[in-house]
Amino acid sequence: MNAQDYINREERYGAHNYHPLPVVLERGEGPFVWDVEGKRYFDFLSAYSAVNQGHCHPKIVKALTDQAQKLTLTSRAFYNSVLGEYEEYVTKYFGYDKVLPMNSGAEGDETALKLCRKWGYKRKGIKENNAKIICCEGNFHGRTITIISMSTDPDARNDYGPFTPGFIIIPYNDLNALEKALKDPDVAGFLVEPIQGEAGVFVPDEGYLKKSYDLCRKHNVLFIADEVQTGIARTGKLLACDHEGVRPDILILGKALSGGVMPISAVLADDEIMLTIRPGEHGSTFGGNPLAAKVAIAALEVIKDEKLAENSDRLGKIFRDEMKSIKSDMIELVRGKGLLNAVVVRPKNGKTAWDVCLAMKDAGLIAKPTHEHIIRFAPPLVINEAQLREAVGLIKKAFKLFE
Ligand code: IF1
Repeated sequence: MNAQDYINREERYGAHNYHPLPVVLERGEGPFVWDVEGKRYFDFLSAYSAVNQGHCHPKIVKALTDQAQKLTLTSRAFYNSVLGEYEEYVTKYFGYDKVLPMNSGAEGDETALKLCRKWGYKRKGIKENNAKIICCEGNFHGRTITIISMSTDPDARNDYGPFTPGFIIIPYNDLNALEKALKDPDVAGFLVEPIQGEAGVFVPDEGYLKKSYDLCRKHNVLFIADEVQTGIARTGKLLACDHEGVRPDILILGKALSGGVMPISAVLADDEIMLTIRPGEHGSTFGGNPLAAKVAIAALEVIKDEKLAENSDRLGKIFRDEMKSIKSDMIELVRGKGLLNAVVVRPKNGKTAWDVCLAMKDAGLIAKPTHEHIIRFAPPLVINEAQLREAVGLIKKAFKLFE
């Protein structure tokens, strides 16, 4: 079979809910992936920041395979020997009293929304069914019906109504709008991405997170950080909130919490919030399974042992400088933090970001546009400086084709 055969088979038997770049991947290692024809690529999407530790990291894969031979799943109907070890490890790692383990990032966000509402009724005294949660235009928190009820992206929400009520949508990076919305006494929480990933790597103004947090404190509203994409060292600190010294009341993690080997998400909070959910009031068959517990410990150890946040911070600065040095009238803007970056592409002679991505693929680097004209560049954080500079050379080569 050649690449087209693989593509045709997916077209015939798979739902058409994605439009992938025409490349068929077969193997991954570190910052690289290989296609079915043996061609090597730099992976500059990292599965949307799920493989921060690099593809198939040996330590994480070993944790997976070792545990897989012992016990993979008990459900939470019973205790097991591994979950408590993980719960202690991850809560001490991020500095919270407790963790509620889930699987996908969307489940993490849904859990945080439920926790916030529960706290709103039980601790803040909001009247039953009146709790509101503030979120931002351009947000992306997952694909469930409640989560897309917060979305302002037509593609994410069209023809999926009726929607879940109880959300107040304000502009991102707008403290006046937040302060105004916080005047509503029924507001229980403010859910925000420290950097908006899907919207095109929108980095808010310096101080936005801290001032938002302080405003929430002032109005007895929970500050909920969705760090599913920005967390786990991606932006040059362990958490993107760390750049401003903000400690979210509820922290949502996912993606790289597993190093990309399986879906693992987590919601962290202190007892005053977390214990508002009592036994039987929330759960998941796979949430906190022994396999995920061991994998997540290994994935987090790799982040610290290999100083990936520091690497992300240092190489991110080099990457942005290099991108800004490219003389191309297709490059409108370069923005990002750590190794979460994006280039806003100005179409030229009918050529768009998609064409640039096809040219980069031919050159040996894969990335994908978001919202037509923005290319996100997010390599695994294990990439070294020599590899990054080689990758930058391939990006420059691709843009040169459009001069
Ligand atoms: C897709 C991008 C989209 C996320 C944040 C929660 C979730 C995500 C901040 C949900 C997931 C993924 C989903 C994937 C594409 C990718 C993505 F921003 F990363 F590029 F869509 F916006 N919070 N992001 O970014 O986590 O349930 O997927 O595990 O759905 O197309 P999930």
